[in-house]
Amino acid sequence: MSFSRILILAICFLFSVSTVYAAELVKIENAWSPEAPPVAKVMAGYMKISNLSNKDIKIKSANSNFFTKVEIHRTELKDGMFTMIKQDNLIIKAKSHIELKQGGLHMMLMGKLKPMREGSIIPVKLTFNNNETVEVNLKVKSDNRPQMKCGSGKCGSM
Ligand SMILES: [Cu+2]
Repeated sequence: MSFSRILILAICFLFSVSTVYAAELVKIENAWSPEAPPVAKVMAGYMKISNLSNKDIKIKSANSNFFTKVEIHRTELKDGMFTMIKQDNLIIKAKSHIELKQGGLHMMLMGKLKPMREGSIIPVKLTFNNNETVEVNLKVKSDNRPQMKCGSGKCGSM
């Protein structure tokens, strides 16, 4: 094998490693947040989280320097109303993945501390039950699908 081929392989290896975040056993893809009106204090976060290990893991907590509180919610239809239920210790099964997306599981970013618009990056840190932490950058994108309408604890479509 020529030296240049080895070099190319080494570079490919580096790239493939960089898509797997700090913790090698957790992979996060397509992390984004729909752009919200400037007055909105709450934003949503979506992403795919894969557990590459052969043990179940749990999301213990999430936080961001840009928001006072970050939670994982599940939207459920109850008595004709959409309600959001906070998910503590959300399990991601071994060799499996979950998807945070509109209308289901989602990340809730509450108490916005700085203005954010399309193209902004929201850093979020996820802590798992094995005390591994993964840093995720959510990209703010405009989205013309119906946005959440959150009032006094009750929210519309998410
Ligand atoms: Cu929510």
